[in-house]
Amino acid sequence: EELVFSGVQPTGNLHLGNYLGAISRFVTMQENYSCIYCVVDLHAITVPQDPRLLKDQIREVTAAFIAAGIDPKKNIVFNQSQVPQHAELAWVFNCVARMGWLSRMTQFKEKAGKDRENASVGLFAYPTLMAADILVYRATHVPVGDDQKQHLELSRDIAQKFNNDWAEMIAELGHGAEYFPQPEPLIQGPATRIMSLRDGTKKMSKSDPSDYSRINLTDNADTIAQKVRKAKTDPEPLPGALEGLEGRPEADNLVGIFAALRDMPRQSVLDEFGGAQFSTFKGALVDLAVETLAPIAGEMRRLTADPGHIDAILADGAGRAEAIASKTMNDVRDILGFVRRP
Ligand code: AQP
Repeated sequence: EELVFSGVQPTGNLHLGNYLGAISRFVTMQENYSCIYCVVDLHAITVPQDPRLLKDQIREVTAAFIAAGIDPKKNIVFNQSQVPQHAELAWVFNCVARMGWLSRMTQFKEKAGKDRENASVGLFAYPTLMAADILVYRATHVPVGDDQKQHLELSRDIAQKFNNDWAEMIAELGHGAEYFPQPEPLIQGPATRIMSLRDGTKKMSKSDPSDYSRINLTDNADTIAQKVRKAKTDPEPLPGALEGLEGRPEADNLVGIFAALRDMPRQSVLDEFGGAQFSTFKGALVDLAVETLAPIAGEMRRLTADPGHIDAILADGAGRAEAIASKTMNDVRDILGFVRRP
């Protein structure tokens, strides 16, 4: 059976990149797949978090999922720390993955920066937890942005090594040739990577210190207008063909955002706006962004006003998730040779 798993970290400042690159895809995917969408709070603490804010950030991501159109009855929506099997399987995978594999992860190098001695062990082991998130459900498909592709490949390597190392037990226990599937990335259209509004070579990110670098999902119309108006561009008008965007990362990004919001190819945007000045194009982009985001922001506000309701959704999802995950962990205990509670 085909099963989708994906997650978003509750690290604050959910932005247009998270929406176009992840959440809006999650909404589309629920039509064709069974889906599990997780607020990955265990991943969030790989870097410092304020415990007084974290609860609200978890509820905010949940609210964004639902406001964007994810149905928590049809799918499973929950937060990671409520289902202990994620952390348990991650430990097993820490013993499967090799130091060398993890040392090659570019996200760790970027996030740890120069002070690698002081990065948390959790930040280094982030990809083994991600592999556990996916494989504890034996999920087959993972929609992720471009930036997560390397981690997904590592999940595939872990699944394969686990299947090989315990092949005999896996067969003996009647699981066939392999226990874990090799999860496939779901490759996505034009919005794979939305860049910062201040620097077209950096991705739009929650942790960018400048709020002007991103459009937050909770920004109101005035703020969106201000941020787009101030977005970095170059003095040339928009080109008529895609080649004209080469070497112009900021122009390319704004065209890409417009295309993703309208769900059309970038060339169609240039057909419409080629030759136009940025002031004109930015006006149209503001209208389009507000039209898409205002209803989501409104619904998020309504939902977060009732934390009890959100917590009930998360608890219901956690219960359904754990029913699957505990079965996997019991299988894993048998495969590894642990004595387990009967
Ligand atoms: N700029 C982006 N363009 C397209 N997709 C993006 N995603 C993130 N940034 C962009 C996708 O959003 C999903 C959730 O991301 P995450 O919260 O798990 O972590 P992240 O990728 O680390 O997000 P940020 O915003 O960049 O956070 P910080 O600043 O904390 O690192 C993922 O599917 C991701 O691909």
